[in-house]
Amino acid sequence: MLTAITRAVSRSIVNCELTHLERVPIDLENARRQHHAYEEVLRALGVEVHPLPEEPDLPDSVFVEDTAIILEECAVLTRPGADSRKPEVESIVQALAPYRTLYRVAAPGTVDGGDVLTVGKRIFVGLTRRSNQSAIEQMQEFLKPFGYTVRGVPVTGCLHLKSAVTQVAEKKLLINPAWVRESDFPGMDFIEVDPSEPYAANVLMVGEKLVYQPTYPKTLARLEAAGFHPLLVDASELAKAEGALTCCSLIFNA
Ligand code: CIR
Repeated sequence: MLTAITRAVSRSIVNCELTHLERVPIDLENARRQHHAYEEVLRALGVEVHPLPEEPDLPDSVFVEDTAIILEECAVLTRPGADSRKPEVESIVQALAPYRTLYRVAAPGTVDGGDVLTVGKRIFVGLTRRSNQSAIEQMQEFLKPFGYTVRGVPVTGCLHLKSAVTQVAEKKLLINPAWVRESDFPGMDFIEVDPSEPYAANVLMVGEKLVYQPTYPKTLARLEAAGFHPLLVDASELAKAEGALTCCSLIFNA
């Protein structure tokens, strides 16, 4: 059964890390409403949602995706690139231990789950301020026995690889070609975001279904023209903290 780990929005989210965005006020109640709506969409898709309690002192802890990479055979606990986010991993250890054998990236490696795009047995890791070569080498070591290849991909202009590219079907990616090169994903087909919506490449894939944001209508039209009809959920308040849809859950087969 598909299971999602989520975590309640922290009351300290206003102190979140920001890299490419200006700080603007975040309405905590609205962020929490949107996060509940996100959890409801997951439930509507048949996902069993396990919400973790709020971490009042960890501003970015709602973005659980950054703490782990969950595969069928095992899971890798990350070492997030931002120091303020490193303590987020501890509670995820407890949450994942019943489901998977756990590996853990160690210093000097750093990696955020938002930089990790898994397509079949190929794992692409964004080379960003958050994720480095040491983490890639450690992940390759852990995952080689299971048949995975792990390779770094240059990313410019955005926080994470998955701000620039996500999977929408077995062989198809939604991509912003201004931030990441299509040639780094051999064998894949692409739908490009509308150039006026640079942040539109983050789609959440739940089994074969998609979840998307209504805030990117031109790219949504491109998805629909390609035969995709995602469920929509507004995450615009969380976007002020530089988070998108994939960031708010860890989804896996329990
Ligand atoms: C951060 O800078 O770490 C957070 N404010 C946003 C993290 C978003 N996570 C993601 O895209 N996976």
